[in-house]
Amino acid sequence: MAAVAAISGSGLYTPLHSISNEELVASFNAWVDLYNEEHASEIANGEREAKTYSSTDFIEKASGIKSRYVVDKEGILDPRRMVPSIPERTNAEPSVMCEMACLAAEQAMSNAGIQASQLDAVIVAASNMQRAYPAMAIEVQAALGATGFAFDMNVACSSATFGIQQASDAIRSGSASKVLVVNPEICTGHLNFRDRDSHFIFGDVATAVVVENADDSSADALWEIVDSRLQTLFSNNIRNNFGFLNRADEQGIGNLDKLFVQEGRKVFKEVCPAVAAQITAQLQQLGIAPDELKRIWLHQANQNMNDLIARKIFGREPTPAEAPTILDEYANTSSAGSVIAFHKHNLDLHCDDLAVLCSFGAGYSIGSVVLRRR
Ligand code: CO8
Repeated sequence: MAAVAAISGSGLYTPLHSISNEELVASFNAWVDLYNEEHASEIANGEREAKTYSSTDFIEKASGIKSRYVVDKEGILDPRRMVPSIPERTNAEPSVMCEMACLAAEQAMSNAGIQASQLDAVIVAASNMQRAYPAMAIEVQAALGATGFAFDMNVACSSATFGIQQASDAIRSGSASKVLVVNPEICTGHLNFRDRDSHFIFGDVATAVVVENADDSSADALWEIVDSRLQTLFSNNIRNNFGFLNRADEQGIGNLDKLFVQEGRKVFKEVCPAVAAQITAQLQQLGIAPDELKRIWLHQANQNMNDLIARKIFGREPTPAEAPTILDEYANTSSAGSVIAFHKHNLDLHCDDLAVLCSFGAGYSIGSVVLRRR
């Protein structure tokens, strides 16, 4: 009989600096003034469009976001820079991503009651990797003192749930017994802070989960992976064309498509029904009625999206406890968002309670994991 995989511990590293909407908008608007001043004559004779102010009211109403944590605050808020300032490190030092990953990983391992030496595998699953190679996961594996194997994977915002399924498959097939899935996300590195439509969307964080063979675990609380479903649907509506071939065409270097770009409205309209349909079909096939779910930890991109998805799944207005929110404080932290919600809001549930961890994002990609508390 195949082993049963379970999440036995989670961890969260929150960067020290937080930026409120007020601070972010003040910096953006200062840049707008500088820009319009610098291009005053072109704007006056119609050769260039003036930039318009951002607004805290819009941001909170359109997204639910009130603040975000960041690796560097000063560089982002400087209207003459608007890029995080993260000094390069020597090859002898740990990378920033590795450092964040290890802090989240150590907490996850401690909550699972295991040592790094017991891990068979480390998966770093995130939207952006700090470098091409050696893999971030192999650096994390070495820094933690783990053996076995390690690899990086990227499915944008769905990286964590896709990573959990890889871990679960490895456990069920017998190729691993204890797997660390870690999601260090430095989203501010690829966010265009001069883009009014998206400058407020992302924050930085790292999360981690330990996935184990449930029968080998000594953790106090286990979340058995009952089922997981992954889906991808190609779309150009969320894109980032940054890549190793950029240097092969000098004309494209520095263009805005080398940062995060999206058609937010289209994403909203297309992704919400697809997520709700995936979870509804999954529950139906498992014979689970929506009202049997005690909680859904949804990807944290937009409050209005989550409200709509939760309403479609439950067929009614869910309570805040049924669909917890963390994006007001953290903003969109890509793959880490649903894991933050899980980490902060799972210990109050009871034995045999059912819940869903779900992510969605660029690709498009959707991952939904049905969990049962043991
Ligand atoms: N301040 C004031 N007004 C604004 C602002 C602003 N900052 N921005 C836009 N407006 C105005 C617009 O100009 C527009 O005005 P008008 O009606 O006069 O034309 C009006 O507000 C409405 O604009 P929108 O239609 O764009 O506003 P929405 O209500 O659609 O809200 C959102 C915009 C919040 C972006 C929303 O569409 C949304 O959240 N969509 C879903 C986004 C999403 O979930 N994307 C997932 C991407 S994440 C992912 O997959 C991971 C990628 C990897 C991460 C890498 C790190 C960078």
